[in-house]
Amino acid sequence: MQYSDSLPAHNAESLLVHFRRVELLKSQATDFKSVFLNPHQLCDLEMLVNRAYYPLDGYMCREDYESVLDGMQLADGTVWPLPICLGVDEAFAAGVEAGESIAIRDAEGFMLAVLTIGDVWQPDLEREARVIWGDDVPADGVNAAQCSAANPWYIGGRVEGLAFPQHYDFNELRLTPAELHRYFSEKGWRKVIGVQAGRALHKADRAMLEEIALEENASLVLSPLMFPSMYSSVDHFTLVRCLQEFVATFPKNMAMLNLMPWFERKMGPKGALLRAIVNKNYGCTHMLVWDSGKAEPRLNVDTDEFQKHVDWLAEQRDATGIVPIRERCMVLDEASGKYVSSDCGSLCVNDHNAVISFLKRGEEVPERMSFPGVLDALRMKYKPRSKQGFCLFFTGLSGAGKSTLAKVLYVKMLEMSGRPVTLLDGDVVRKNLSSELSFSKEHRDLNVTRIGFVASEIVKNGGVAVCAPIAPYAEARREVRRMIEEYGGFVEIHVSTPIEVCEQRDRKGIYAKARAGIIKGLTGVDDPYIAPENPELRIDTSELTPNEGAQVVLCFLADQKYLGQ
Ligand code: PPS
Repeated sequence: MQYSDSLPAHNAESLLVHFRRVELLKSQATDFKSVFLNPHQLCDLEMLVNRAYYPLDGYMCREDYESVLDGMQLADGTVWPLPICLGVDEAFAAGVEAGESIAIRDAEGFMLAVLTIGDVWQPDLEREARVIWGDDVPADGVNAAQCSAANPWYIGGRVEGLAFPQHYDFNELRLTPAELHRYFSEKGWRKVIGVQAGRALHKADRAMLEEIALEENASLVLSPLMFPSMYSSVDHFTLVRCLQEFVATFPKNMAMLNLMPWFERKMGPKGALLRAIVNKNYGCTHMLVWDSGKAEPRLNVDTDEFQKHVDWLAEQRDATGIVPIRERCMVLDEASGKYVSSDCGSLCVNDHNAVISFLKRGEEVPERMSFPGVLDALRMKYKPRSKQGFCLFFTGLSGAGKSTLAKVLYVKMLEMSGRPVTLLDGDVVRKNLSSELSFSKEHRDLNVTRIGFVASEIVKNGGVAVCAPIAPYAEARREVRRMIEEYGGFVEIHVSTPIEVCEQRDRKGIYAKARAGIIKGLTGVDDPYIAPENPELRIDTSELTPNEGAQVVLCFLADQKYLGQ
């Protein structure tokens, strides 16, 4: 590595420097240029600083990078499967040079580390992607490595940590590699299996893990996969709570939970090899290798291929110090009602999707599938529809009848649903939330996604959001659907009243003004309206009274079980 010898040696357990040096670096930092890390990059920095990426003591410089791509090893011969470099944008790369120190900050601007630049270069990302994935580069592959399409330049160099990235959740579950290793020694855990889980685990998983642990005479350390947007998503909290409950079903000396900042890299066998190194650095001796859809989704294509990857990981055992253990096929033994392993060749029963379906339908989950504590944790996210929030999203031309329908439904929801109800009508939003916006495509999309954001917060908290913007463009409507469906139901209602009828009504005189050329860019006249292809409902108010239109929506909600007990 090409780091300056004059820099102070790091404490072996982390790259955090002495507080005296922290003070010095902070006082110098006013002159440093700053990089603000995205959530993925923050995970990588934390794993550098806490030494989960041992022996790396900074971002890879070019020599190590080339050596990793050419031969899967660092320049000094240490096996290492993937580049760990700091991705930056071109403008930033153009303004810095080797030898310079830069400040590494979180999104809020808090300084976490100082990087003394060894190299700045523009990598051949297509080559990098081919080295990682072979010929089968996924669509998002080229830019996946540096965690963002906007960061096509790399910086390498030694890192001095000032602080770990700040976490406000589950702090008692965040042991560093050195702390976890010490914990294992104190407990007398000589063999430990690292299990990274991207979903809640249930009884079949427990039977498998117990069987493996007993066979290997080993304990288990579980950790959830981190999601990039974890703090805006309930998924992270749900997953950790589920795993807490799951771990509590084991005897204390057999399993524990620890959060490591490991995110799903989707980098196939090489990603799994990096995970093996990280597990080793956390003190594990073994690692569970899941089939697809779990810890390394691109690890297998079919079961034969999967076995080849597991064998390949086993061949690296001398280098990584980790024994890979393949996920087992578990089947239900009808006589005992318990899960047992089988050599049927297929993969482990995954009850998770079935469990979620039961919960969403509001039905009892069969006892054989999961644990009461895990189910309680899951119920906080996967409520039956009658308890979920939802959004009624009316879209259509001006004068189509959106606002009238929305008002009727608003009142009906207050009367019937038992949930808090909010009306976000186009005009009202324009006055209060989007008063500075015009009717350009860009501003309309912004207006619509703002409405979507507010509605998603309402739905997240179990309320009903009734929205009625024109929302003329499909992408913005899709984005709103995506935001809301994370938390509850999204009912898109195309108010498809023909333009001739809207124009005839012309309550605001807006069509007359458009025809007279007084206003430009009126939707349906000289601005597009892209009708939804698959809305949940289509209502033409030239054929129905407001009450009849509302009744169509109410019947749909009842049929979909959003109303009632
Ligand atoms: S959008 O496209 O979803 O952002 O529009 P929205 O926020 O719903 O605002 C629509 C209301 O603004 C008035 N208005 C116009 N509509 C469309 N095009 C142009 N150029 C325009 N200028 C003003 C119009 O009265 C809409 O009200 P509604 O309630 O739809 O009749």
